[in-house]
Amino acid sequence: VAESPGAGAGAAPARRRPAAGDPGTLIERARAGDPRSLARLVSLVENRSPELRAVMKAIAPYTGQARVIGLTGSPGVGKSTVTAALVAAYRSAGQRVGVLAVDPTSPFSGGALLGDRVRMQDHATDDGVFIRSMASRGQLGGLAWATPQALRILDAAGFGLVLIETVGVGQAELEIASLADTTLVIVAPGMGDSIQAAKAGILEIADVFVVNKSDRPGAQEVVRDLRTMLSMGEWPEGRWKPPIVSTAAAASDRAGLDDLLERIGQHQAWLDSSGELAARRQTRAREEIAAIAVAVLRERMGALPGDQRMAELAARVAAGETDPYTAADELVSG
Ligand SMILES: Nc1nc2c(ncn2[C@@H]2O[C@H](COP(=O)(O)OP(=O)(O)OP(=O)(O)O)[C@@H](O)[C@H]2O)c(=O)[nH]1
Ligand SMILES: [Mg+2]
Repeated sequence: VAESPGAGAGAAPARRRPAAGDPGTLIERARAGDPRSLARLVSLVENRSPELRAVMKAIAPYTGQARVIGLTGSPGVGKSTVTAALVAAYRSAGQRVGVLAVDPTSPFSGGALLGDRVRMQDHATDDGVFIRSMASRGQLGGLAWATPQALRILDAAGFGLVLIETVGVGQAELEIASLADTTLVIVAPGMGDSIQAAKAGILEIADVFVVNKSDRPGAQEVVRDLRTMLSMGEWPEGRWKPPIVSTAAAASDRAGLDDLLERIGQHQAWLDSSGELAARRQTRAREEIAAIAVAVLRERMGALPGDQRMAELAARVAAGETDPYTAADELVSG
């Protein structure tokens, strides 16, 4: 079988430039602000490269600095528009900003994500902004596995702020909330969102509610519904009560953006003063460890093509040569 020219060229070791591709060099250059090295490091995550292990070990001391803001909500509510507006605001304040647009519904990059790139084109030539679209469906471990590792890389590369956009479907919004320090739940009028929000338990994950498209009819009703929902919860001293901010992120004046920035800042200050930041980061680390451990176990169990272990054990169990418990122990012990 002839290899396709594309695959052959990419895989040929002779064409690689070892100095530039060496993880240590990549990390050094990424930290010095080189966007290409950074992009290559993030690609190691997407490709599940065996080099990742060494990279993660090397960058661990540089991590833990970035503030992470998650943006979630139904398709089309304006997540990317709000993200772009926030990027512009934080950039003008001198922050380096990373953006991960995670699509949990698509197995491919491109397609639906193209719109995000277009909206982000204002920042395309700015080295202080790094934007990456990631698709996670079908990947071993999915969002839970890849996103935190990409986040780590941006963090280590000196991005003081990382924004993670994901569509609020299925498990994705819960995963984003466990990754982010501050989670923005974005809703918009005319989409039945506030009702949906209550059902999906969004109240639990929102640190700030953003009612976007406030220039559209029905925005006030959405605010009112959210307020009613919040009033039914309990908010003892010391617990953060999510504020509701109205924005029109696509409008030329970006109405409500200053208010949103202020609320995010207040939440960040509360995270610091309450000790909640440390607690959230430990939760994040715990889930990261679990996701990697599960991925490692699955690999051992033959979830990856070409792995013979599972096939051999299955044949022995089927033939009555061993029992499934013993076989499972053999798999897990590695
Ligand atoms: N009227 C109005 N339109 C807006 C506003 N914000 C975003 N839009 C429009 O709504 C559409 C969807 O915006 P996006 O930012 O792509 O929404 P999204 O939530 O990222 O969409 P997906 O990533 O596809 O889920 C675009 O046509 C935007 O121009 C707003 O504040 N007011
Ligand atoms: Mg989007």
